[in-house]
Amino acid sequence: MGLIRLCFETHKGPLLSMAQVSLQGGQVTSWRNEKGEELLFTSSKANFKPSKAIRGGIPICFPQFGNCGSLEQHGFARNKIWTIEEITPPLQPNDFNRKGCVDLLLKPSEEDLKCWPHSFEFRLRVLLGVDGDLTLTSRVRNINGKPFTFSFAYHTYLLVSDISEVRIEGLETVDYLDNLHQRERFTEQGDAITFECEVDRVYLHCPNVIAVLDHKKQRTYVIRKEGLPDVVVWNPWEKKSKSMVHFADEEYKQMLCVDGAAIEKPITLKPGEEWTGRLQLLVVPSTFCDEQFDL
Ligand code: TA6
Repeated sequence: MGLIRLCFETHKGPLLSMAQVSLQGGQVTSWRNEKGEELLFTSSKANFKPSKAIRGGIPICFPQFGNCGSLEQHGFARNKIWTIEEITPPLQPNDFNRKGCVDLLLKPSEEDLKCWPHSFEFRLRVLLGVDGDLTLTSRVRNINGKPFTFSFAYHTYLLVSDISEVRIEGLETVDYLDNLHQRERFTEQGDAITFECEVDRVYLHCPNVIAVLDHKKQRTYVIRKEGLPDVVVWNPWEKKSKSMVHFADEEYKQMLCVDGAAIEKPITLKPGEEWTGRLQLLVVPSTFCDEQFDL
């Protein structure tokens, strides 16, 4: 079957930003700014073969985040081939005057229903805005006869110039579950999160706007989320990188995962109910960030 990639661009004057989505996993695999600079990390060892999770971009973790449930790590959605759905009526005002929008659909196969016996429709809209911002809107509808419960994450691999020169603002004093300490609960002490070793945490009930400052590139990723109370922060650092599949040993220096997620309190949908989880990514010059976002 091979991979089908969709490219769509928006024009802002002479400039061009671009996003690319793979039907494999319904996964954004590239997002570039108007200078053509890549903003998402994808491993040089990434495997694009069907039913393999692509190491990079924005994999969708559904219907399970992590490996605490009966399913494979991070669920099956990221290993599935999604279909393109004709552009449905706009979700938000002005949706249509923004070029660069695609709607994808995932429904469970007979095989999926054997391991997760719940009928659902998962609609994913990927929208590239005129400011080069990228918005992912997930809508999961229960078309099952009985309620079901799931957890979720946009497993966002941000491309950074040097992980030791990156800081996250907006998670100060927030509680987190530390996956490196049996999910023990701690409270974030620092005034900003910086990186000097492996980090694998789920921050709980977080503010809906956080920022990732890449000092060297003088750029800031502003992450806005809706319907996603939690934020996963992950960098495998040196040792873990060596044991990971589809990942080169030194690549931990150029990536940081900051995921909008719903993990601590899984979502339960009754028959006919629909859940929406939205993530908007915007890149601004760091100087702009301090003034605009009172983080
Ligand atoms: O997001 C954190 C995490 O759950 C880590 O524990 C690490 O396993 C990472 O996801 C990547 O998972 P993957 O299955 O893509 O190798």
